[in-house]
Amino acid sequence: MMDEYSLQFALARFNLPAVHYLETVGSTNDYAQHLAEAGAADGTLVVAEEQTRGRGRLDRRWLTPAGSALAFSLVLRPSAGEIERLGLFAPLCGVAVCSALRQDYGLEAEVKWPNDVLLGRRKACGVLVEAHWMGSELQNVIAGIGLNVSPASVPPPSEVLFPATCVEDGVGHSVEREHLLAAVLAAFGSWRARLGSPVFFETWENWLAFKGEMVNVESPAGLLSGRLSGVAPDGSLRLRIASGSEQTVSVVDVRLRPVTG
Ligand code: BT5
Repeated sequence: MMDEYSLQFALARFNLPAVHYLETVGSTNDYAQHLAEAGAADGTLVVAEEQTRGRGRLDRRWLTPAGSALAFSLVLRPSAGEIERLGLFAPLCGVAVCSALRQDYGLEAEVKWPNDVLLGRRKACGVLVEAHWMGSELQNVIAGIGLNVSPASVPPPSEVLFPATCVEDGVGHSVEREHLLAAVLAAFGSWRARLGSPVFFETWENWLAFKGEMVNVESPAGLLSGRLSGVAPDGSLRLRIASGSEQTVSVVDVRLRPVTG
């Protein structure tokens, strides 16, 4: 059972500026943003047992039933170098979760571009990174991660756009959420230090779901079909389309789907 004490204990080695443990909250991203506006330092962490208004991208909902998942947000104050690679923070979260699930739990986790994490081709984790600006000046970034841990966290099929799963279904036994969170934070720190480096892109690409396969990408510009070939240095997706030429798709409103049948 995760509680405030076990959480603080599991995270002690990270020397985070603050850890806020909440029984219930609307959205950890919103809570973290309030803390950021009040001056919270880089690395301030908000963890909730339950979210009542968890958010996905584009006003979609993210469901976090009490006690079954990890829902957390980090306040980030990017350095000048990181600001140039802001678009890579969301993939960074995906790569960090994947890395923790692979290294610490032996799971063949994959990143569904741009940043969902799949287990057995089902979504186990979603990422919502929000940058807050004052005019042209970046104030802070909030990195929010929702990770399904026990089966109770997995929404019914009618509630999801893409098949869902959880970590415990992958490993076949129960998982201590605070230890999983510690593994993700360790991976986040280590990949953040290499954000945008060749090994970052190599790893992201190695763990990319549907690589070499035909996918459909729905974007505001229309439906694009092609063979998924990898990621470009700005984080956009590379697709080889029917004519044989390569097209890139940037991270705006996109939905990626494998071509079935
Ligand atoms: C995401 O959006 O996947 C980003 C989710 C980010 C959630 C974290 S939790 C901590 C922090 N605080 C927040 O308020 N948010 C962040 P998107 O790609 O738009 O996917 C949303 C879609 O995923 C929904 O429309 C559903 O179809 C599906 N979904 C909702 N809850 C799910 C769950 N628990 N597991 C799998 N799929 C889910």
